[in-house]
Amino acid sequence: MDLLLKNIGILATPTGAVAKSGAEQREISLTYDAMVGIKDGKIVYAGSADDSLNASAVFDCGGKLVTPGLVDAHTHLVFGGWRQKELGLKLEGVSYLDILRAGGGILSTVEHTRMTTEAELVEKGKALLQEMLLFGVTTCEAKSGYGLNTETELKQLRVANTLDETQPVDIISTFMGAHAFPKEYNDNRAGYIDYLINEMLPIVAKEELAEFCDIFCETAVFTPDESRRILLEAKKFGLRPKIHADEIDPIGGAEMAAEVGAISAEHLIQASNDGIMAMADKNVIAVLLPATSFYLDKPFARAREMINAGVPVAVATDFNPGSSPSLNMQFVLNLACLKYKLTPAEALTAATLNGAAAIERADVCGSVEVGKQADLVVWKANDLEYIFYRYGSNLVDSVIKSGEMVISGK
Ligand code: IZC
Ligand code: ZN
Repeated sequence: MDLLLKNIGILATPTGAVAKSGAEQREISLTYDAMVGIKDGKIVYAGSADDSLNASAVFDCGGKLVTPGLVDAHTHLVFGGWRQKELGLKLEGVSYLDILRAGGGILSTVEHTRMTTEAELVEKGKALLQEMLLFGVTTCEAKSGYGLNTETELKQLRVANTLDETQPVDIISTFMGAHAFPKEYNDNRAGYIDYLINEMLPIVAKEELAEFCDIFCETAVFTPDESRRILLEAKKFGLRPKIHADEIDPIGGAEMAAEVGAISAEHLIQASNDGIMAMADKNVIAVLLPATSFYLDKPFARAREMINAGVPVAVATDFNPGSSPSLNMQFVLNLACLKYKLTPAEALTAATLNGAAAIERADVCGSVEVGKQADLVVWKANDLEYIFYRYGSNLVDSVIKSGEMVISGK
């Protein structure tokens, strides 16, 4: 063994390689006085303390809580500029969609992203990912969608690729050219959709720059019919659909996610009962984003009802410069408990295994089990409840990514 984590007070982890739903979402494994052994970046032992185990390096966890590394399955990681100038408008009561309709919001970030060089975006991304890692995130998803033309969409996806290769956090890419209509196509929506389908999708697929295709299906953005068309085309190119669905208005996004065989539907604040049932039926993962509800002062998605209906629930930050300018997955855990009324066990599954499943990585990460990648967090906590009960402080002690100690509390 290369590394042995010993003196783990509690090892808390979901188990398995598929998303957990219903009562199974709260079935986590708790091992008291545990050890984890790591070799070649993978877990080779996870269980009760065993004095016969030895390794070239030993890390004493001091009786603390250990969980899988957190998975942030929904971020808009790569973008130019920020949007702090919109704070004043928000405080005056101007809505998110009204800011977008006036040419701000996403469109202002598009202008900045087009003007920022690839090298500058890489530097900015590195700093953001370091912050993410400090909060205990070891894998994340990253969407494009701030280019809205081929050149800049590809630039964003290449930046995510470079970041994946050059820093510890694993990044899974999603193409989101359907994030808004660029100003060049203001009066020609059909023209932008044709351009996206005929030009952008083939290049993204050919260059293997993304695994998923996402769309902002929302009032004043893409209609369910436009979304269906784009996602079905994306499937032909091997990109699995994801959908920003029913975030602000209930327009049938959840139903459509089930219909097109999406791996996940995101937000779902206004999802209908029929939409929730359809998702359960087709095993679509609900990626819920409570920090966005908090930041936009909107209702919180009906997570409890979704779990009861059999929908696997994941939680993520939605990190982006407009509606969720935070990388803090620990705050997301607090909100999952306090606002969604998830139990700590359900919320842990939501932020690890179910998040991993939403980006097709449940066989690789999301739990501490033999054969999986050694992505672990040692917490400044002696039990699981503590990390959901405390908030506003960073409770990460140490982070191990693919077997390497990348953040050390020692
Ligand atoms: O930049 O506002 N909701 N897309 C959909 C976003 C938020 C990102 C943004
Ligand atoms: Zn989003």
